Amino acid sequence: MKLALSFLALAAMAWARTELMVPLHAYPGGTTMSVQWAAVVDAAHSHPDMHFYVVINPNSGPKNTSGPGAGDISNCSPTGVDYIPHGCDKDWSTNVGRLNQVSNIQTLGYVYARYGHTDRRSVEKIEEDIKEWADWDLEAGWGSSQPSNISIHGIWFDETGVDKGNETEFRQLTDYARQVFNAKTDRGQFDIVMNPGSNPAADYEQALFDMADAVVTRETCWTTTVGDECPTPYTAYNWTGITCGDGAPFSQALNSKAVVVVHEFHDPPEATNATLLEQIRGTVRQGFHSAYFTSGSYANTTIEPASIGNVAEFFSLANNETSVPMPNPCTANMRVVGRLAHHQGLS
Ligand SMILES: *[C@@H]1O[C@H](CO)[C@@H](O)[C@H](O)[C@H]1NC(C)=O
Ligand SMILES: *[C@@H]1O[C@H](CO)[C@@H](O)[C@H](O)[C@H]1NC(C)=O
Ligand SMILES: *[C@@H]1O[C@H](CO)[C@@H](O)[C@H](O)[C@H]1NC(C)=O
Ligand SMILES: *[C@@H]1O[C@H](CO)[C@@H](O)[C@H](O)[C@H]1NC(C)=O
Ligand SMILES: *[C@@H]1O[C@H](CO)[C@@H](O)[C@H](O)[C@H]1NC(C)=O
Ligand SMILES: *[C@@H]1O[C@H](CO)[C@@H](O)[C@H](O)[C@H]1NC(C)=O
Ligand SMILES: CC(=O)N[C@H]1CO[C@H](CO)[C@@H](O)[C@@H]1O
Repeated sequence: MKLALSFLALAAMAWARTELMVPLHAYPGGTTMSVQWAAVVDAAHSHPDMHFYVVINPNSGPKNTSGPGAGDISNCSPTGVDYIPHGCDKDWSTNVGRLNQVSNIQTLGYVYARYGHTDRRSVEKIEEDIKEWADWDLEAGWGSSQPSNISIHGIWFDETGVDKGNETEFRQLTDYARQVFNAKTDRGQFDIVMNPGSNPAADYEQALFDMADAVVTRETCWTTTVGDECPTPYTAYNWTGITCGDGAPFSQALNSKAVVVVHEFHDPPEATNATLLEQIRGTVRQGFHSAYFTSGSYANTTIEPASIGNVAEFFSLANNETSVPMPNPCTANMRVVGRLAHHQGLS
């Protein structure tokens, strides 16, 4: 039985492709799309073989009325000019509608949980955000008589916590999301991505992966230079160090639902097209669900070498090369035992 399951797991991985998971926490622009958003649309048009999950985030969620946020992120305040009850304003409705016109782009709505923090959000608050995303539909945009289709096709849950103390709340939230979105029926594409930011605990991994379509098991920086994005301590990304329970799931059978996100792909160490391609190849060989590399912070898609255009090109290349992905072998004995125990649990 164990052998049969392992074989199935390997067979599944042999077909896995690694798609793009883009946290596009940037302003959309107005009648003219912003440079950051336009780069994503261009990359999607240039790489129809790649699926782009694109996280939409006006201001830490769909309906934050606390006033304009930092940087490019806007608010969706009812007192704002051109406010739209479901869709923020015409800048957002116009440009989310444009993303939806690209067949290989799938919009995901951002919600955050702050689990494990003192300002942890209540289930009710998070459900309000989920409901709001589900209500984005057809809204007026700039300069067009046609309404803009701003429908959202999944939820990105941020800051979900790593331990099973939160299991009940998150099962409730993910069930709620599938229910209000009429997932997989009216909605077409619908996926739930959970971002604990690092590996969920071994005894929570299976439960968390079961409630999601994808789980971020490593979110970190490439550069070893400390910045706002990755306060110390953190482990700078290098695919060679990714192993079961450390960047990849404890259970290798779950690699096809795992996501890695790498920010600040700049020097040091060397950040070039060559090192980027090497890292993307290594990442694709893990058989992961999706991944993202950026040379900037969350909001940046245009900085070289890890611009969204280059990243899409290199993932496409690596997906084409890798007929049989070869995940890093599990290193520690404890981790291998955990993996077998999981398989036994399944059987
Ligand atoms: C609103 O957005 C700001 C800036 O992004 C953030 O600091 C704040 O926590 C958000 N408030 C709510 C209630 O989501
Ligand atoms: C809006 O676009 C989505 C694809 O992004 C599609 O599934 C849906 O049917 C469209 N809705 C309407 C009302 O046209
Ligand atoms: C990644 O790790 C390998 C060894 O596993 C090492 O040879 C390589 O230099 C590392 N890359 C970076 C950029 O640190
Ligand atoms: C993000 O990109 C924009 C436009 O390319 C640039 O002006 C800005 O400095 C970048 N921000 C960061 C933090 O790199
Ligand atoms: C990096 O690769 C991209 C995509 O192939 C290419 O357009 C760009 O010119 C390359 N940049 C350098 C500095 O070689
Ligand atoms: C990968 O293969 C697809 C489908 O055959 C093709 O459209 C795409 O251009 C290839 N990607 C690269 C980077 O060559
Ligand atoms: C019920 C609850 O909130 N349990 C835990 C959620 O996760 C954090 C850590 O990520 C813990 O601190 C909580 O106790």
